[in-house]
Amino acid sequence: MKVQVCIIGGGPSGLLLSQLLHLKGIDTIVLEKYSRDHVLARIRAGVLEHGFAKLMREAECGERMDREGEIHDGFEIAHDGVLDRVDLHKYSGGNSVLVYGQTEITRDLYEARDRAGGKVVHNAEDVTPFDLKSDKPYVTYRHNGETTRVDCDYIVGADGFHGVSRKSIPKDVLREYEKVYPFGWLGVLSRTKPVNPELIYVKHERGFALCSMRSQVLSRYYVQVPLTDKVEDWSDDAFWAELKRRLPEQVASRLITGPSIEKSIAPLRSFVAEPMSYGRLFLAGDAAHIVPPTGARGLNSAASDIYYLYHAMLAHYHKGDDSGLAGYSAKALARIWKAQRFSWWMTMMLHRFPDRLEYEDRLQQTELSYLFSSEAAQRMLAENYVGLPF
Ligand code: RFL
Ligand code: PHB
Repeated sequence: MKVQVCIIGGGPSGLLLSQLLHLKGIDTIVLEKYSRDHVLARIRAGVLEHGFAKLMREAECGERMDREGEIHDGFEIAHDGVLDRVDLHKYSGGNSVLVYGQTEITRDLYEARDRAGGKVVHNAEDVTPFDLKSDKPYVTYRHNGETTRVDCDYIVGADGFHGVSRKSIPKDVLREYEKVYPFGWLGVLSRTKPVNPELIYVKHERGFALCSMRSQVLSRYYVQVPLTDKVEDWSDDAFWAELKRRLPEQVASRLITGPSIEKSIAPLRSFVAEPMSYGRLFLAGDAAHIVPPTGARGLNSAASDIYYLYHAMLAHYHKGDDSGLAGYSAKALARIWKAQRFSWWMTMMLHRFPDRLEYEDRLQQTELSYLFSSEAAQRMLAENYVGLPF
């Protein structure tokens, strides 16, 4: 089989690029390791920046997102017995974020690819890229016991943190930067009305908590847990009791609880791989970088990679201009590091760190009191949270 661009990974990054390229007449195949049901059962991002939403519209996939997504102009931070609001709209020059789940984004993209007759292979086993440094790279995969070879001009590695693409770049070329945090987030999805119209990030002496949502009838809550905790150890009752302990009294008293429909623990990690390209392979999204979810940046950072890669490929195919592809890694990384800094900062400000000096606890407290006493600091938070331009 021959296509112009072979995309490894059928998550939001791979599907969005495939759809955008298709609309410009560029032929792709998407190779996804798991079934569609498996991909759609993952509960991940909930907050989208306006740049991501714009790209979804450009991909002609924004209709349901615009109909069902909720525009949020701000969020709250509960700390030291007070509830302070971050006014995103005011401090970002009129911007906002969209609350619309990654699951729905992925579903919308799959449906668009289906409507266009796009090639998306699920349960693709042993996907392996070859000859990355040549001008005739190819990928092989196994499906239903049969091996297929895909010849292509370019390979895009959009296969997430555990994928095969990044690992196919030689070790002496790839530089990896990593910080692993000593805790995870236990998340629960429940068919209940959200406790607050806006998100509440909570800094508490028992640990961080987050009240989020997917819609007015679907809530998403998280509590910080030690890495040693297992999801099986957390009954629904234990989760709700712990969440209530961390919420300010006036919020806890109006929390509506219900059975969990999904419950999982996500470890927190910051990670960047440099460079993001090697020969004819280009990495995008979680395949190249991970952030802790505190700043809601992960999927949003994938969006800027896709934007740069999409435009670089258009310049190559439509104008014979390869400068965008040559400069992709440097351009993408410049924005990625800013998202890394912001996610790290939000994480350090809001979590409980075991074994920390009392001195550092006081600095953490001061970070928050400074934030809410300074318009400049709130402007910094707001411009990063709604998404830096790309
Ligand atoms: P994905 O979504 O991991 O998709 C990669 C796909 O590649 C497949 N794959 C392979 N396919 C073929 N061959 C192989 N060898 C393969 N290995 C893997 C996988 O099955 C998968 O389908 O990466 P992508 O597309 O780059 O998307 C990134 C986002 O998923 C991620 O950044 C966000 O979910 C992060 N994130 C958030 N981001 C935001 O912008 N806003 C948020 O509010 C937000 N909340 C979150 C989050 C992530 C979380 N978790 C669980 C880590 C909340 C949480 C709890
Ligand atoms: C979510 O709703 O899953 C969510 C929202 C905001 C974050 C992280 C996760 O910062």
